[in-house]
Amino acid sequence: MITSPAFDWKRYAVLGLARSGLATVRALLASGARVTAWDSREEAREAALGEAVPLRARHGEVSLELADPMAIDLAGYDGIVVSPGVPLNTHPIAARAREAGVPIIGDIELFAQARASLPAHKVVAITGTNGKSTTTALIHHILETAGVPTMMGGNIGLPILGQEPLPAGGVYVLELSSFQIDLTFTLDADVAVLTNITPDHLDRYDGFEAYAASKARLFAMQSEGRIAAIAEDDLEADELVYRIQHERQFKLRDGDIRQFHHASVKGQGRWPALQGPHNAQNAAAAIVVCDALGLSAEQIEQGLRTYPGLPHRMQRVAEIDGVLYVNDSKATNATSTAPALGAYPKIHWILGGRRKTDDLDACKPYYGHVVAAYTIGESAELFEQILLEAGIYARNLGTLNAAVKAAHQVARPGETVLLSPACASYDQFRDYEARGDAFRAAVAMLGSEA
Ligand code: UMA
Ligand code: ADP
Repeated sequence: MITSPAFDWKRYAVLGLARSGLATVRALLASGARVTAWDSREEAREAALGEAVPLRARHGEVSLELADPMAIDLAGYDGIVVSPGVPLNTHPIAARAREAGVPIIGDIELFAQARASLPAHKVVAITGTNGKSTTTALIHHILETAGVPTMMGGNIGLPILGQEPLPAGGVYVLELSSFQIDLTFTLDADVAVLTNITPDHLDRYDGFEAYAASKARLFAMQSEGRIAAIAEDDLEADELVYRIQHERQFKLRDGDIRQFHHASVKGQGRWPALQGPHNAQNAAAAIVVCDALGLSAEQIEQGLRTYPGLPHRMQRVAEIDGVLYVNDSKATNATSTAPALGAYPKIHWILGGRRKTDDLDACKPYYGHVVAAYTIGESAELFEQILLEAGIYARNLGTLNAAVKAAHQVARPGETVLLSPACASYDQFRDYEARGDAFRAAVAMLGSEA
């Protein structure tokens, strides 16, 4: 875990006790801070109390109490550490903290404050609407393959404060959502990356401008000489470049802003887990970053070639009778499904679930790749209709199992069965991971039946 003398004797309230909140409580207590923790869920509060038990034995007495920060006097607190999943645009804690003059921060800000006591290191911070996890995991893999001490954390599902500190010369690769950036104020990333920006999370922001401004803050926090790596094929991202140029006009050097473009990528055919135009963009980002960190072209190529991919993102799960089965369950909107359709020439497309939009317009450019479509979940009927009208052979199968079986019967060698739902999973599954696991299990059954 990452600890720091900077937190010794300080007093923090921690609101939200899921993955990031629990890791925060543990790290603060182990650093000697006094912690008041809270979550609206009782089992989460119980889990926080459990965090203190092993620490008490190891570090002597620790100071942990449970209390709702809305119900206590906040005077004397050094900060309120809020989880990214707490909607600050509607939660009353924001106004209460402002009145009390106590800063609201997140675990990434605590990491930023702990950096001074860590062995010499670099930080790469990745944000963007789509492709964050892939770009993060890819950069981490290339560094690891090249023998550089590295770890990844943040929105990728690994709370940063729960990770072991790196030895000198290490590189922390952080995936940051805009929610996390909103709670961060002093993270001076050596390299900050923007993969792209399209409208998202509009329930948490006052319009697209505000969402884009949140991402821009990652770059505003960088000091002189730090590198900003920004997508070139995105109008909104281009606008961000102008903004950074303006803000940093007195301290920009040549090469501080490095733009990358998916079309500039050569050799994608050699990287099995990085197919599709979207992965060309992710690879382009990773190449720029690793080059900025001083890796050679050979080291970068080796990492790209051996990158294993992340579960549920265009993950090749099986090849049965010459048919490839691909799990892209993480594609929860039409914009993120479109590039997956672009990646294969003959697709049996399984889609549907809780839809984000009433159309599939973002996918239209790739309809020519679809041999047949199998619709499932709440949007099965609507999407079947839309695709039939577009001249695509489509069938409403209702469930994922039925869709996998039907696709298996029809698909021919050389074709691909792709789960890329363009919808959230909550109508039929706990989350996108459970949906992807169900796909993998259904495909495994085919293998044993075949
Ligand atoms: N809570 C309250 N009161 C409230 C609201 C929430 O007590 O009024 C509690 C909830 O009961 C919950 C906690 O606050 O226990 C919120 O936890 P969380 O949702 O922040 O969950 P974590 O497990 O800490 O996960 C967070 C990130 N979650 C979100 O941003 C929603 C994870 O990103 C991240 O991987 C993790 O920290 C570790 O850094 C996930 C995510 O879905 C993957 N991110 C969004 C995305 O990618 O689209 C942004
Ligand atoms: P994030 O972490 O930003 O959600 P992921 O790397 O997990 O992004 O990818 C999520 C989904 O988005 C993938 O299944 C893929 O279909 C799509 N995707 C990945 N990279 C990009 C990109 N650069 N541009 C557009 N869509 C992408």
